[in-house]
Amino acid sequence: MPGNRFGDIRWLHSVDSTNRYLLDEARAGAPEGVVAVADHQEAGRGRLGRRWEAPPGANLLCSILLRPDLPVASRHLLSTVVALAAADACQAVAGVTPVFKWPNDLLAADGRKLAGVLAEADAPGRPGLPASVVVGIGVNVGWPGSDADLPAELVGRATSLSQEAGRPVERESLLADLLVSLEPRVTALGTAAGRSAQADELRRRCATVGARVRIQLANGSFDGTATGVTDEGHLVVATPSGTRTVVAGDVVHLRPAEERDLPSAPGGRVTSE
Ligand code: BT5
Repeated sequence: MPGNRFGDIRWLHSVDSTNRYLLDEARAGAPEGVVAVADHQEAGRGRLGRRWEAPPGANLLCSILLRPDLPVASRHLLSTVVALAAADACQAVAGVTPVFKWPNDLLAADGRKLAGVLAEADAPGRPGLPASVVVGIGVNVGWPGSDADLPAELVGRATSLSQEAGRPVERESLLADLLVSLEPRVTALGTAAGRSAQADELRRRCATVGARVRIQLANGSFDGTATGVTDEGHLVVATPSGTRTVVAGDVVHLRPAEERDLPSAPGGRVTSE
């Protein structure tokens, strides 16, 4: 991308995972801004050891190397800015306006998933180099064409830009737009005001805010109403026993019939305020 930090785009034919590839490059000293894209991932990664599915050549599968100069507590915003930039690109290239599900899913208006983000931090950085974070995003562009393309567990849960737009969408244009939108967003993370503005955009576009939610943690789950997103990008949930701030976890948007009494999850990565 001339004129911005994402000048080194490595388009790979096939790789296990673009995140894995770029984490290795980061450990070997690759600078901020390197982008890895793959036509095919043999072992695409979701969060918490889950898989990311995409047939060869159909979707945008890319990872971006960032070397952030921002408070550790605000690291979540690195995923946020990539998700916001991807949403901008979906709008510009396909005329599709995704909504966000916290932490970083992009959904179509009917709640089906269009894209997901996975940020992975480098194990201790090399001496003299700022620590690196690799933010990977998978955007469904050409696949699935319809529910008939999907494995049983994703039927009714996944859609693609071409399905939503009703016409073919180009991966290359989507990537180019994403990187153009991302450049000023990454710069904005360098100041408290800029970070607050990015969090505010997530807050405004996030379908989770205002929803009844179930928060699933490694050690339990609890229900509540999501009331906001902090300036660090964390989710604020009101529960009968008080307000909780969720740093990392899975969120289910609840319909009334799904609600039931659950014990509060102890500890984990939730802090009470
Ligand atoms: C995510 O995880 O949503 C993060 C996905 C990140 C993928 C990118 S691709 C480029 C880069 N390199 C990598 O190796 N990964 C990143 P999570 O929230 O855990 O969602 C995973 C779950 O979504 C799976 O367990 C499935 O239920 C579902 N899923 C898998 N593939 C999907 C798809 N293409 N579209 C919609 N849902 C999918």
